Amino acid sequence: MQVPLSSPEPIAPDALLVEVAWEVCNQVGGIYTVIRSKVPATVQVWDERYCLLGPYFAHQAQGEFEPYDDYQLATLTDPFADAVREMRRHGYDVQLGIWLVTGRPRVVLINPYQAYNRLGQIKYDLWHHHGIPTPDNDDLLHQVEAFGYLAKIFLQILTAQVVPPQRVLAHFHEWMTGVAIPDLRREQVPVHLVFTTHATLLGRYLAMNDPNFYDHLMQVDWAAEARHFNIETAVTIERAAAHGSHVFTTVSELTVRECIYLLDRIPDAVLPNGLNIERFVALHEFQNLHQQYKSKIHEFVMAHFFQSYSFDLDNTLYLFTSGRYEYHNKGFDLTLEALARLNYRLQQSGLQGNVVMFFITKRPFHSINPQVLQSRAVLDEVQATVEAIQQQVGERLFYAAAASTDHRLPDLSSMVDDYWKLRYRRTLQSWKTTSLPPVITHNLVDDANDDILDFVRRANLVNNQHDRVKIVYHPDFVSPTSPLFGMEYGQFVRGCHLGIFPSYYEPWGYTPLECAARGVPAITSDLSGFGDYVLQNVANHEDKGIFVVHRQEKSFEESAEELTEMLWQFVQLNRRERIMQRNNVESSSELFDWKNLRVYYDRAYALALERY
Ligand code: U2F
Ligand code: UDP
Ligand code: G6P
Repeated sequence: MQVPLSSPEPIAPDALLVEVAWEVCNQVGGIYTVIRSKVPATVQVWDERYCLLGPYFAHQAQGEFEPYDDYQLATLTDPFADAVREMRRHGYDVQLGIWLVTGRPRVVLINPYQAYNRLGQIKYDLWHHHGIPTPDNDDLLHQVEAFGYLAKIFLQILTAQVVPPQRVLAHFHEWMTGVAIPDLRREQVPVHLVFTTHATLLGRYLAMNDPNFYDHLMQVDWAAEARHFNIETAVTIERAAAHGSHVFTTVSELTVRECIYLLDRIPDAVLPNGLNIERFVALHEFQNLHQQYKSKIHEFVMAHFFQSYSFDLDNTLYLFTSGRYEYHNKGFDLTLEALARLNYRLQQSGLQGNVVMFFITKRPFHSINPQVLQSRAVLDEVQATVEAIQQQVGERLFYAAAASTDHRLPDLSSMVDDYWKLRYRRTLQSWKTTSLPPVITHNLVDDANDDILDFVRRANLVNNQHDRVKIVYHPDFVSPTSPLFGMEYGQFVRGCHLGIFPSYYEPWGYTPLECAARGVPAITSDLSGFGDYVLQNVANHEDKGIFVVHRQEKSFEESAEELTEMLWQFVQLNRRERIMQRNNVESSSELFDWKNLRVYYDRAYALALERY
């Protein structure tokens, strides 16, 4: 792979870098992962010259932001602290502190609501100067525009403080912060502007609604479509930021095409996404973790399925997909089709073993299905009973062994009190059922119109005992507080065998990359930025456990067959081969370490410093 080597020299030692994002200390989607995971590599080079800027939302900031108190702020001697003090002198509510994540970067957070009394003027100016219209009743747009106005003031003050030849670079992510760009240009604030779009807004909407999105991309009338989807404000902001920046970038070649046709500007650079890869010193360490978390998934599977029927867990593979609920864009439709075909092939083949497929996504629900919860609770009771029996037999056997004259193993059953025998039997009796294990773990608000449920009902992929592919649809993200899994998402990933992400629309797509970083093989597609990057830059990627389904210029049928074949090959691997594949995928993940990918950002910054 031709990953450029990271440069050891400091970049532009006379420049300060402010990175601006809506998701600083505020997790919403994938951009949070970009910003947060990049911090250690960025701080390594920019150090004290680096600062993040984002909106202050008390509830979100509470958990991850530590503000400097007035005394600390007064004693700091750097341009960011100077600018914050100066803003405060003008009466603004602005905080400087530390983001409590690896790398501990400096962060400035500004409360957008303080500018609400000026919204009328801000909106008028956006319209008057830049043709950006804003409706009256959209609170997110109000927050965004108020924050943009305040971010501009911060940069104005910061640039006024710095002494030439020191310069300021400001890197904005997404339209939500990019709204500050047009005015920074109009008012000729001396700041070098980089804007990154992680997806075009119109692209996302069109892909969701047009099955031939890629064929129609070149003919889209952006203004008409923006009106059609009622996203005119955000789209005009995105265009203004793209055109106003000195350097315009995006995250993958796929999004480059969207930028050209939907934003009318060719990006100056592609900045691929990485992760902060932390590898264990000993290779077997992550393999042990797989085993450990797989056991936790076994517990879930026993509770969910064994109430109805059992199967050999040691010969069961855990497959999963995860992400926002975009049935078509995230390729859930293709995944289900391939699973149905895999189920048929497995049934016909005489091959041993089962597959359990998890869909981890987010849908509105009322509650966890009480039957599922109850089953889990009863299994816990079974476990407690077994442990009590174990202890009783253990103690009695020990005495019997010490007192033994014939050295024979006594009848263990006679060592269990009738109380426990009865309790054992009654608990199992109350647990076992003849109904099928449910596909979905929760009661959805709209159960009747759910695409996943619709598919499994039509395909009769409903966890029949004879089905070799079982489905668990968990319409909530996995979390340690969930009574069903009780683990971190990352631990769940480690416990699985394969991640499946054959997206139709995916500007980058972190989920397969996160699998690789944890030593879990993954399937992606050539319509995801990550998959496209792998195809172009990673030789022999299949040997490294990264598989790419071809969806560009392929019919649904062709892609479904290719994915089925991939799954079919995977289920035929034996344990030894899976362990080797996990070793390979884990060792290749270093290619995506920010230490290697940061250089793309550095180049964009160098270009912006030249361009102003
Ligand atoms: C892209 O992922 P995103 O994090 O942008 O994807 P989402 O979490 O779905 O956010 C979609 C957009 O929603 C908007 C904003 C986001 O970019 O325009 N938005 C909003 O309307 N309100 C909010 O409070 C916050 C956001 C991309 F799709 C992935 O493939 C990439 O992996 C990722 C990182 O590059 O960026
Ligand atoms: N994710 C999570 N918990 C879950 C499932 C997913 O935190 O139970 C995270 C996952 O780690 C990833 C993000 O959701 O970082 C999805 O990002 P991706 O780039 O794949 O898609 P996006 O949502 O940005 O379009
Ligand atoms: C890891 C563990 C091994 C275990 C294996 C199971 O490699 O270190 O002890 O046998 O996982 O692999 P599997 O792919 O069958 O879950």
